[in-house]
This record gives sequence, C-alpha cells and structure tokens, in this order.
Amino acid sequence: MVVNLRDFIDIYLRFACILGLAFEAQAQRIIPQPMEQNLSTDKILEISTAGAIQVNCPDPFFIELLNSIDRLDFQQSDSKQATISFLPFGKIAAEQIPASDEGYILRITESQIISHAATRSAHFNALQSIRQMLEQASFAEDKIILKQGFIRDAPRFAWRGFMLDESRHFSGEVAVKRHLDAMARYKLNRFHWHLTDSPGWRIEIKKYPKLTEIGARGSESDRSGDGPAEFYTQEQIRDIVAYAKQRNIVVIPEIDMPGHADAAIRAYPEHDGGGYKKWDKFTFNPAKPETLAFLEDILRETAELFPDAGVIHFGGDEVHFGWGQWPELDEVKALMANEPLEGLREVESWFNHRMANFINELGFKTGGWDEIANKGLPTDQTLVFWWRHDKRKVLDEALQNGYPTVLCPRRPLYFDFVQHDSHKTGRRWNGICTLEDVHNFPDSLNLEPALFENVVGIQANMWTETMITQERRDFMAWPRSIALGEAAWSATERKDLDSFKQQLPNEIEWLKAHNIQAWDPFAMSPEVPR
Ligand code: TNX
Repeated sequence: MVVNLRDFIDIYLRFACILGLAFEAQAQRIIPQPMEQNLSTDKILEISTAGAIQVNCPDPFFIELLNSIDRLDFQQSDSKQATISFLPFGKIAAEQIPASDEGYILRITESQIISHAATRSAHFNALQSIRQMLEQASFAEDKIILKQGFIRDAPRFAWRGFMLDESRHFSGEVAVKRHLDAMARYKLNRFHWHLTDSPGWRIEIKKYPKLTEIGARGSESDRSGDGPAEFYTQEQIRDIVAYAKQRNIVVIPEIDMPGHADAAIRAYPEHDGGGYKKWDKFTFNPAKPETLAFLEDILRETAELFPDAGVIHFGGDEVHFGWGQWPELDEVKALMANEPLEGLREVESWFNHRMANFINELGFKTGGWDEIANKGLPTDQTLVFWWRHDKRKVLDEALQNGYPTVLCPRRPLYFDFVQHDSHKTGRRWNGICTLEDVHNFPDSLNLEPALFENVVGIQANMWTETMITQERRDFMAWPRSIALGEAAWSATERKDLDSFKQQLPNEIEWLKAHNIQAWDPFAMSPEVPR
C-alpha cells in the first residue's frame, strides 16, 4: 500500500488524537457499580464550561446538587436539547431495565447526557451517577470531556438502609442532614431512626410533654438525669423527613417496645413493667389498659409525622431480659387468666399483636427486630429485621414463612463493631466488621436463591453506646457505608472490590470536603476512640 505524505499526516493526526483522547477521557468508576456500563474507547462528549451548563430536570434541587460540584456551574433549562436532560423513557423501552421504579438508562451522546426514567426516584439515582461522572471527568481549559456510551442501571435491593441510634448518644439535626447527604450519594434510600431507648427519648410527643422534658435528659454516658434535654421537636422531624425525601430517602421511625423503655418510664412511672440490672425500668407494663392507650397515642402522633414511611418499627427486641417482674403485675395476672395465656412468651406475643394491629390500622406495616418473626404476625403486614447473625435458623424460618426481611446481622452490619483489627474501642463478637466483609454481603451468607425472594434488602445498624462524639460516629460509619451502598445496589457479578478500593480514596476526600471525617484505611488514619 502506497501512502502519500498528506494521508500519512492525516492518519498520524487521527491516531494521536485517539490516543490523546483516551488519556483525556478518564476511566469512570461509579459507586455503587451500575448494572451495565458501556463506554466508548474513542468517542467523546465535550461540554463547554464557558457559560452555565444547561439542565432540563424535574426538580430545582437537582441543579442545587449539581452546583455543589467544584468548578462547574449549572442552570435550569426547558429544552430537550439541554446538555443534561432528564426525560421519560420514550422510545427507549422501559423493559430494558428490570421491574423497578428506581432504574434508569443514561446515554452519553456527542452532544448530551440524557437520563431516561419513569420516576423522580430513578432520575435522582441517575443524577448521582452523573455527579460522579462529572467529578471524575477530565477538565480542559473551557470544557470537560466524558466518554460517550450508556449506562443501564437498577438496584439489586429495594431497601438500602442505615439505622442510627440517637438514644444512647444524640447526633442532632446538623449531623443527621450531613449523613443523609452522603447516603444519597451512594444510593442508600432508607434511614431507620432509632429514636427511643433506655437512656433517652428523642421524639417530641405533644400529648405527653414529659417524655422529652424528663425522658430526653441523659445518654448512655450521663445517667444523672440532670443533663440537657436532647430531642427533636415535631417541626424538626418534619423538616428532616422532607430533607430526606428530597434525597430519595424514606425515614422509618422506631419506637421501641415493650423493652428498652426506661426513658419513657422515667417520665411516666405509671407504665413501668420492671427491668433488670442497670436498666431497672426496662419494660412497659404489657397488659395495663392505660399503658396500651399511652403507647397507641404515641404511635398515632408518630404516624402523623412520618406519613410516607410505609413502616413503623416497634422494636420488639430483647424483651426477655426485662420481663422478670411481669408475673407479679396485677394486669399481667388478669390478662393471663382471662385470655388465657400460658407464659411470658405468650404475654409478649399478645402485646406484639395488639400493637402491630394498631400500627396496621394506622395504615403502616409493622417493622420489628427478628424476635417478632415467630409470633404469628401477618406476613403481608410485617417486616422482619434479622439481626442475630448467630441465629441463622431464625432467618431461614422467617424467609420460609414468607416474611419480607431486611438483613442487618451484627456481623458484618453492626457499625458499632470495630472495622479494623488494630482498633481498640468498639465491640467485637468473635470477629469484627471490616469494609471488605460489608462489601461482600449478603453473598457471604450463601442463601438459597429461593429464599432470596423475601429479602427486601440490607441495612447497617449503628448503635451508639460506645460512640460519644460525632467524630467517632463518622469514623465508624465511613467508609463502611460506601461499601454498604455497593452491597445493597450492585448485583453480585458487578461488585468488584479492587476497582471499588481504587476509587475509594477520592470518595474519602469527598466525605472530608463535606465535613465527614471517615476512617482512612489507606493512610491508616488514627482511631477516634470516643
Ligand atoms: C443489641 S440489635 C441491641 C441493641 C444494642 C446492640 C449493640 C438490637 C435489636 N438490640 O439494643 O445497642 O445490640 O450492639
């Protein structure tokens, strides 16, 4: 083949161009890893940064989030030709993504980034992917460069949760909002709010003001009863629920009963059902009509504050620790004689049914820790949270019996457990909860595929007995919650620990820039002990 000089130069230039571009348009690793990501090796999209980038989107909040990206400026537009456009599925068949109102298709063409989706939630998920792509894109003087291609994406699990215990130590609204911001980035979509427990009651109930006047004073580290009352007013709760909703996060309230009740009983001693050891008012009286009415009033106000929660969690855990005095309570004796009920387990079950029925009547499903799984509650109205990792049988039975179940076993999903062997404070239970273990969950369970049908999702629980400061709570929550996001979203075959870890330093930087001091496993940053 004879090549003249002009052709040669032409070919040379093209080649150089392709090689150069390959360098310029960087690899893009979105966390959590999408279902399918197909990017061109040579075709690019150049976005001019000379003026504001035009965005056609369903919600001005999308623009606000985009504008939080360094160096870039975005502006609302009504045009379908806008550089970033959020559109319905249109010609692109919705069947291309599995049944899910959270899935989306992203196309990066020579002139646009287009998200196709059916719901705001799905577009919001696409937005998180777009944000990360833009942050990782190469910058030239007055443009940014992305690879052309497409992403097809949908979550593995509908429930991608994080639980925060605010009773043992109170985080407060600034930290909670910051946490919600970061959850949204990794497509976590359920914030389970543990608002009541033995040390402190954190939710204002108008009908019973002493719950917060008295019950909110104190924490796991201050049981004097003289500390400041730390709690959320109803107005603050509504605000946080709306804040979360904007970020595609549903907030699920937990009012723990009949155990873990000390704070409420300090305020209203007439509802005492006895306790154990250091928590001597651990349970509500499970059979006293006035106590049942009191709890129903509380649930009614809770329901009003969380209209979209779908689920009200009523705890139900560890009751046997504190039921020792039940046989001496007149109301329990009467209940056992009248029903009749044989033993304390039956009394507990009776109480569970009574409260769960009430929650259902309010229009919510009942959430409960896995102790409720063998109490015969209706499977279509109940959500089980499996936490006892050493009781695998409890999980198998819950799933076999048809209970929708959230997997949140102590190991590896309790974030009050240490995350690295060198760390000295925090719980251990024949082992720890490493970043890698979180990432490898729930595949590490080796659940039978048939049982998986009733798994609605996974959740990390952050109990805060051993977490006094916000610095420590951040240190314990991150970067594990990033791994949680990928474990909850990405299909097994799409989870890749190596590329995840390669991207992680950037994410730790992102967290730091947003005032969240994550543990840095690469720099082995020092432990925050309290
Ligand atoms: C068990 S998990 C509890 C919590 C503790 C936690 C500490 C559960 C339902 N109950 O009350 O905070 O262990 O790891």
